[in-house]
Amino acid sequence: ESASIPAGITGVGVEMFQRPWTSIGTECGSTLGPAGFSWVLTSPPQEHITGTQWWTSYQPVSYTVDSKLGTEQQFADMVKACRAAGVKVIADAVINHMTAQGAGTGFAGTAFTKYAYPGLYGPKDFHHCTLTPDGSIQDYTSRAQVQTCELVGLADLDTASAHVRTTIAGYLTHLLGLGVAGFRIDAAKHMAAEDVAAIVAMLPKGTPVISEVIRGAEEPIQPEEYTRIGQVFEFAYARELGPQLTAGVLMDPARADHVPSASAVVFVDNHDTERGDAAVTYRDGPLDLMADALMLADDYGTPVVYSGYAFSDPDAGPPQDASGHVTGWECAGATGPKASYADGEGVCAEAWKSIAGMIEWRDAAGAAERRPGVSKGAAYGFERTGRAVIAANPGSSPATLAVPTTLPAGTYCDVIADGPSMDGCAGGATVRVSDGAATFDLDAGQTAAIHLGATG
Ligand code: AAO
Repeated sequence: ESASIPAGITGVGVEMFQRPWTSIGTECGSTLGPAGFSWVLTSPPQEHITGTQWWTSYQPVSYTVDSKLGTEQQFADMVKACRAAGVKVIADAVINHMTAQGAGTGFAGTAFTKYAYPGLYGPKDFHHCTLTPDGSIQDYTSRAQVQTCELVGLADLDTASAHVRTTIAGYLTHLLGLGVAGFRIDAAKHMAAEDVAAIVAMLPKGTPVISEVIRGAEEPIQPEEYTRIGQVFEFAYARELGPQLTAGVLMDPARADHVPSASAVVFVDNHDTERGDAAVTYRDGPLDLMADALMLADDYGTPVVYSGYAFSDPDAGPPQDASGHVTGWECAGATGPKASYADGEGVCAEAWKSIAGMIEWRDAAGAAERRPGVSKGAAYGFERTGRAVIAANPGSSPATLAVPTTLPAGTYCDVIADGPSMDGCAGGATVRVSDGAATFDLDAGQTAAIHLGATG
């Protein structure tokens, strides 16, 4: 089967949740490009319902690229700035549904009712599910409910319809014309895989798509159904890694029930799971950084770092002006996780020097094999053969760990402490390799990482 895995997005990505286009455009040049990110996942760009909550983005009113995150011109300018910085833009495509509201006027002024959107869709273009009393999905073990009833009351497009498919493909083609490289397919589980495949087949061959199909135990619809279309987010990855960190017991990955590496986009948390069951989020400071570092050090999947804003109300949107436009923030001054954040404050993970250090580490590791790890107490580490070594201590007391390595003896720079490109270890944090082992002295909660390209 592996020969039939479609080409996907590669390199390290970052989800810039609810960030305005101007803010992402600036950061592509100032932060993302220099740090070595290959792609950025944006929030949905289409017109949406009004309201202050972040999730208005997920209720499309039209496919006009005019939203609280910016205008079409601003979107196009962002894509241009990012491409110039070597960063591809992946847009979040909300194509399973429209709104849940009975009637209203969208952010860009389009009047709509729940099953009628001017110039796009009328009542016949939607499923009108009678399998449940209110037409909403109640039972995820029922394929028919999941794919023909309404996700949390959102008008569910009939993606088997030729008109619906063509209309969606028209929207995605428009975004490609604005320069985007590919798409996250929101709520892909709620569309039959053949429908998603038919829509994607109307796009240029090789367009990267990442389907959001949350792996659920006992559910009939699994991510494997969608891997012939493109990549999928592998939710099992964070569910395995995160709890190890909070338990303070790191081990080699088992990866039972994971899609093949080439199909997997992996993450520590995302905008849903940081509000849901993610074990590790920005609130966990050093452990969050540790999780990102271990993910970036891994040889499985395409990693996407998550960067959102702090919140205590899970519905609360990012800071907005009186017109409802998100005001955004830039992260040039952020160097690492903070002990605490004010509500609405940007977490700025994309600017942490340790993340940039780990992207450099990952490039140095290349295709080198991940060797089995070693542990001592809570400390755990592993080598990417002959290229790079990482060690992490999720425990509550300091630990010294010797990780066997074939790296040449010498003094190496810790790219977690000091960031990338510290030739000569100008930052001062070093790790010694001698007698076939890298010896790490780790404080509680500390991660350290060395690679062949940064030596003292
Ligand atoms: C808002 C309000 C609602 C209101 C609605 C309509 O919050 O109260 O009814 O408006 O007025 C986002 C927000 C929603 C918001 C929506 C629309 O998250 O709160 O609703 O915008 O504005 C399912 C889908 C998955 C979806 C996820 C949220 O399968 O596709 O629900 N994610 C995407 C986006 C998300 C967005 C939408 C889709 C809609 O990322 O941000 O919603 O465009 C199980 C199932 C999953 C299911 C979850 C949640 O997961 O497997 O398929 O996701 O339940 O229902 C363990 C289990 C796992 C389980 C998980 C649950 O991990 O192993 O199986 O727990 O946490």
